[in-house]
Amino acid sequence: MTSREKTTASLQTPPGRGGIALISLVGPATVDVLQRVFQPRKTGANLPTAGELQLGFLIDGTERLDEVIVSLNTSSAEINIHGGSGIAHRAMKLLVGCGVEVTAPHCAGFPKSHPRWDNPAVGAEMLDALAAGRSLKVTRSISHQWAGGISKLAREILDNPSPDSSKLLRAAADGFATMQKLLDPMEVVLAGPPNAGKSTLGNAIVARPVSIVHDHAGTTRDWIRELALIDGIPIWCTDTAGLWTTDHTVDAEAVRRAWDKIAQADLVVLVSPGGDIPIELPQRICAKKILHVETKSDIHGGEKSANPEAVKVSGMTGDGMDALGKAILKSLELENFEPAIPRAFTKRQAELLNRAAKAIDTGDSAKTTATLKKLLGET
Ligand SMILES: Nc1nc2c(ncn2[C@@H]2O[C@H](COP(=O)(O)OP(=O)(O)OP(=O)(O)O)[C@@H](O)[C@H]2O)c(=O)[nH]1
Ligand SMILES: [Mg+2]
Repeated sequence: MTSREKTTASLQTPPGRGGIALISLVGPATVDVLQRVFQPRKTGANLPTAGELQLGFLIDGTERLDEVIVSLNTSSAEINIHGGSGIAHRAMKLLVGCGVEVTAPHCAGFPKSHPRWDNPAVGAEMLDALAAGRSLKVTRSISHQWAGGISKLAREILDNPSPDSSKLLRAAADGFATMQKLLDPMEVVLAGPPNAGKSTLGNAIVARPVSIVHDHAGTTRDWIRELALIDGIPIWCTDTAGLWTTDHTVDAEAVRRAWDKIAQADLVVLVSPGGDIPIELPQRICAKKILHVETKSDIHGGEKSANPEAVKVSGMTGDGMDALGKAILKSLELENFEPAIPRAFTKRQAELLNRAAKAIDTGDSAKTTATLKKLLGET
């Protein structure tokens, strides 16, 4: 048997506790192996045909290891077992006993030539990227690219190129910049003087009481980073220690760490109660994008604001949180995100879309066709 002909199994789901886990089995011995380890629940039933799911048991000789659901295509299968490392370990051991080699998770679960994909390259990338999607909006935007989005656009241009085609391809390629911000969320850091209401605001943004809130100035020392969803857009929100000058070793270290986080931020939300902010803070942060926010609007709301541009919020009552969310997304250029448009979600897609656009502009139809087919994985 050459290495190309090996049959391999991989645990596609992360090890650990869980309701279900998924094993993918790929290679020429798939059917033989399944016949040994899978017993359909219905007496006398055969293995499932392509596109069918079948309930049954994972068996080791006469012992039933688990109740499973199996799908099968000519040379690959998915075995849905119950979660938990115990069952997953037994199931993989069983497959190894059948001569199957264990590998790292198969790329996208199936070989790229799997008959399920009519555009195999985008399909495979989709399954990889979906694992990184942190919100429904993000996963919708990724999965849209397979049946619609960039795949549909490429197909339409292959069938019927128009003068607008290169513009549409470039717009889809440019969308990759936005997609990167969603797959690797932006870092938003809450900074400001002690007791300004940063932790209260951070808790309101992430919708969980992750930071301790107290009227003692200097409550937060270690920074706290949590994922927040603002209108379905994931961002990292970091609450930091108040910025002040102190000789106390631990407090000084907390302030130093806060400055570290500020240096790494994509956006600094500069928090002050009622706009009362030490003048040097914005100057020290000047290399960064800053969003000025005045907190405690429930008690300072009536006062004249030091900064008319600042967003007024109360982390305590929730007033102004919608406006703050919109302002954060606007600062990160992520406002009005529309999931269902053609948008590259991998570097490969963006490069091929741009290459196809260039080929159209130079009138090279053979290169246009070859590039778009490559995008879809059809060459
Ligand atoms: N009325 C009112 N009080 C608030 C608001 N936000 C915070 N506070 C109060 O202000 C005090 C300080 O709040 P924190 O959120 O801990 O402030 P902080 O900026 O994180 O403080 P340090 O971690 O010490 O730098 C607490 O007593 C809060 O209850 C608000 O929007 N309205
Ligand atoms: Mg705090």
